[in-house]
Amino acid sequence: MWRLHQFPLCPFSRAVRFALAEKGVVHELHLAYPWEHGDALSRLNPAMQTPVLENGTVILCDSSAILEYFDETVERPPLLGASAAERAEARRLVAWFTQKFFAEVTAPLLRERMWKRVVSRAAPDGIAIRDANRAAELHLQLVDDLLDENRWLAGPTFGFADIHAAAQISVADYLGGIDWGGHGQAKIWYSALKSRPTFRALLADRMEGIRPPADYDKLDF
Ligand SMILES: N[C@@H](CCC(=O)N[C@@H](CS)C(=O)NCC(=O)O)C(=O)O
Repeated sequence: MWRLHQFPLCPFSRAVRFALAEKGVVHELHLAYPWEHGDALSRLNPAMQTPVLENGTVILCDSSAILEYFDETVERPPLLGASAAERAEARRLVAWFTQKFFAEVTAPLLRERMWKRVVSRAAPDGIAIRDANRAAELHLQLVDDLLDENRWLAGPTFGFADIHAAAQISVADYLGGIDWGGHGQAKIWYSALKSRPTFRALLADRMEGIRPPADYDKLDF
């Protein structure tokens, strides 16, 4: 059986969990906090990062590598687009959300609202939080614009771009960084994701010591 080393607010682990659920891949969760520098995680991944997925024989690291592995080995549903152009657009958006959105929104919110509360016990920096919230606003505008053109972020079908975007946005939302007001298109898209059982399971998860806003996992938000 596959075992996923992760923690509830790791957006990259969320993307893997979401994709595994869509592909119907049975797996169990193993809690791993990278900042504890545990032996298990360092043996599995020299980068000391979550997520890691392993089954005792195969070890997979890096969320995008893991998603591609399962798209190649589990046929249905395909998650990377039918044409080369659709796959290129999906990969562009995956890079956007895992690099740009993560750097500007998720990572600062994780540092200020998770790390400082549960690890270093320092006071959060209000300016860093405000900047992350403002950046989130600009990214949601991009999501609105993409959805003016297509049913899903990268084209006519649900896939990797939606999975990675939803994973990053859900962590920012958990940490109070998302204001859905004025983002009608993004809200309809996220509401469609929230009603998928494969995504709802993620939203039921809680990080010890940190509570999300009241409507975080509600279909009506
Ligand atoms: N490119 C990696 C990034 C993974 C990542 O940054 N994970 C974070 C937790 S959300 C981590 O382990 N950070 C600890 C570190 O980078 O030292 C992926 O897509 O899986």
